Amino acid sequence: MRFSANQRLCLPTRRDVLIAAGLGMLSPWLARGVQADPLPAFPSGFLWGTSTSALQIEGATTEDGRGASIWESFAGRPGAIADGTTPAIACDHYHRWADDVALMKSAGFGAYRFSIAWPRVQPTGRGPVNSRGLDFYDRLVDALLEAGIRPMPCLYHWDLPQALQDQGGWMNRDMAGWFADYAGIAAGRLGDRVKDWFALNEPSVVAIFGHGYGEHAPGLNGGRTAALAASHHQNLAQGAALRALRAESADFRLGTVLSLQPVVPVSDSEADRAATTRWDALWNRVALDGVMRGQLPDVLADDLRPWVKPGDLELIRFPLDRLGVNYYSQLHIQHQPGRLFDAGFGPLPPGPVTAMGWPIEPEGLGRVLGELRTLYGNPEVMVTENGVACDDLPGPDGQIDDRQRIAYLDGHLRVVAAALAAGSRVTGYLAWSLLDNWEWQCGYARRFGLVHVDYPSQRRTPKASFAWLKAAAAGKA
Ligand code: IFM
Repeated sequence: MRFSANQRLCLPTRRDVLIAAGLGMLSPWLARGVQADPLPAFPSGFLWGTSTSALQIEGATTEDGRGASIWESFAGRPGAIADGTTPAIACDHYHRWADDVALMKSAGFGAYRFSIAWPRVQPTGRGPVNSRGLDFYDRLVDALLEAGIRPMPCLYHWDLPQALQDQGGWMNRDMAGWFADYAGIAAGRLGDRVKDWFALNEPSVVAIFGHGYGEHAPGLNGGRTAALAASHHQNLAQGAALRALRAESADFRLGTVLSLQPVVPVSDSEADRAATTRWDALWNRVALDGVMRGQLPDVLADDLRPWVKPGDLELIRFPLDRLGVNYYSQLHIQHQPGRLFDAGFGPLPPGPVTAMGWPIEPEGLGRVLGELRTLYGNPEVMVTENGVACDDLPGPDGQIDDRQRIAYLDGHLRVVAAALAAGSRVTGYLAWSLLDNWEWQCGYARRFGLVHVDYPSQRRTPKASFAWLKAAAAGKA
């Protein structure tokens, strides 16, 4: 039987069907757990830790003057979120942050990437600053530093203030200036202690799923025009914000976070290969070539022309101190007339998949790191997200033996080690995610955490993978 692969949506996957058919366990690959030989040694100073994002964990969406974000509006649309939930409470991190920092400290992690919620800082996205919102990040940053953990905030992880969406959101070029203002406000308040900053998280996902397909907030089903406008305006906003941050301090280490997933055609046909080139341009290159080279992919040039003004490419190009790379899987692309750029996710090759239906392909991370090393001048890179959704049910003893997650992390870390041996400048690895959390259009139905969250009680239970990453960070895995 063939299943149409739905690599990014929260629809039943090949694996769900197997489970429904009583076939249970994911695959022998996942069941086998960690490899017998120890992980290779990582350089001293290599940063270990986890990542989260504000909307996915904080909750308290109406507290202390926070404005509404597009995701609350989107979650209110019938059918938009698979389990019908909202991020209103999530992991209640807004109140439990001290416990969560203590968890990270107990693992000896040296870094933490979180995101700052723009609607907490500027409830209407521009204009008045809500200092109570900034107070929260003040407390968090102080606690992290006290625990010996480097705070690495990201300024935008998808929770756009609804008030800005009402003015066009990422379809509006003025977003660049508004985002730069917000970046300056955040850095002005936290920059005496926070030295590592990321501008955006995964702009291509925002463009494609939020604006092209309407499967993420703001739910625009605007096809290629909207996807490319959103891409270009995010690129501009990123350039403007990075410059605003640089103006705050020459000492900041500045970066941005891209979802870089190698794109592979499902067949050798010319149509599938051409679709793959277009998808690669849209998913990877428009952001990567923009910031690294000040160039936009030729294959998108005609479509981008209406949005690109003189001087834009100079603003978009920025000498990053480090590039954040989020990697989950390769994208298997097929010519699909009528889909965005006549391309879409095709059938997956045989092999293990995660609870998201994503194939498990650590080698894809090697391809990304290899390309950055050989084609993009070997920038400093941090793996800012990598992880897996599994069905993590507590056993009779209450513990969660998520050896499939350990196998996933182990496999990808070996690829990072190989890239380092080949000369890549990878300086850290942050697993996605510290906690189970609100997985966007999937709601609470997918669990990525190294720490299990029992949502009704908000009890945190570290999974076996948490102890494993702690051991890896200590050079003992
Ligand atoms: O949960 C998301 C995160 O917000 C962005 N990167 C991918 C993760 C898993 O889907």
